[in-house]
Amino acid sequence: MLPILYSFRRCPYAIRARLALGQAGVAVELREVVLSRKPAELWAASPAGTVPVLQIEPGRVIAQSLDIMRWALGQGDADGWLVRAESPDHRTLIDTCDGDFKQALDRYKYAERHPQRSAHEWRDEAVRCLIDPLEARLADDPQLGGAQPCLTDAAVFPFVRQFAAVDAVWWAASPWVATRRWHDAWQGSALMTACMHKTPTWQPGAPVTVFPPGAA
Ligand SMILES: N[C@@H](CCC(=O)N[C@@H](CS)C(=O)NCC(=O)O)C(=O)O
Repeated sequence: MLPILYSFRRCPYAIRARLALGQAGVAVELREVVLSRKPAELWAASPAGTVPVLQIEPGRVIAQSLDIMRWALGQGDADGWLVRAESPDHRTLIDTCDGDFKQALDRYKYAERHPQRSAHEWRDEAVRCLIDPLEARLADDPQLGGAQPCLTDAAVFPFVRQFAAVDAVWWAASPWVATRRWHDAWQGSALMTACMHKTPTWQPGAPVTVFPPGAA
C-alpha cells in the first residue's frame, strides 16, 4: 500500500509537500480534498484537520508540511536538497515565510478584513519581511540553495507564488528582478507542473490517484 497524502491543490503548504515528494520520487496515493468538506478519513488521520497530511502507514502520520518534506527527502535526495538547507539562515528564512510573511500575505490578500492598514501597506510589510531578503540572496545566486535548489527554495516558493498572484500586473513590473526570475523558473518547472496536475476530489471508493503523475 502506498502512503496516503491528503492535499489541496492550491494550498502552499500542500504544494511544498508535493514538491518534495516529487523531487524525492516517492509515490503516494493523492487524496485531493475540499477544505470546506474534509473527509472523515482526514480527521481520523489528523485531528488538526489541516492539509497536507501524510499517512505513511496505519497509525503513522505526518501532519506538518515541513516534516513531510524532510521525510520525503530522507527517502531519496540525489540532488542534496536537505544538506544545502541545513544552515541557520535557511531555517530563519522558512520561519519568516511561515510566520510574519504569511500573516502579511493573508492581510494583503484579504485587506478588507484588516482595515488597520491599507492593502498596499500590508504588501509593503510582506516585501520587507521576505521579498527584500530573498532579492538580496537571489541577486548573487540563482537559487536559495546556491547554484542548485534546496529544500528552502521549495518550502518558500509556493508562498511567493501566492503573493505574486494577488496582483500579477504589479508583480510583473516590480523591481525584484532576481526574485521574479527565480519565481518564474519554479513556476515553469517540470516539477511544479507535475505538482499542479488537476485531480478530482477524493471520496471513499474512488479510484486511486498516484502522485507524482505517472509514478508506479
Ligand atoms: N502548519 C501546517 C499548516 C497547514 C495549513 O494551515 N493548511 C491550510 C490550508 S492552506 C489548512 O488546512 N487550513 C485548514 C482549513 O482551511 O480548514 C503545515 O505546515 O502543514
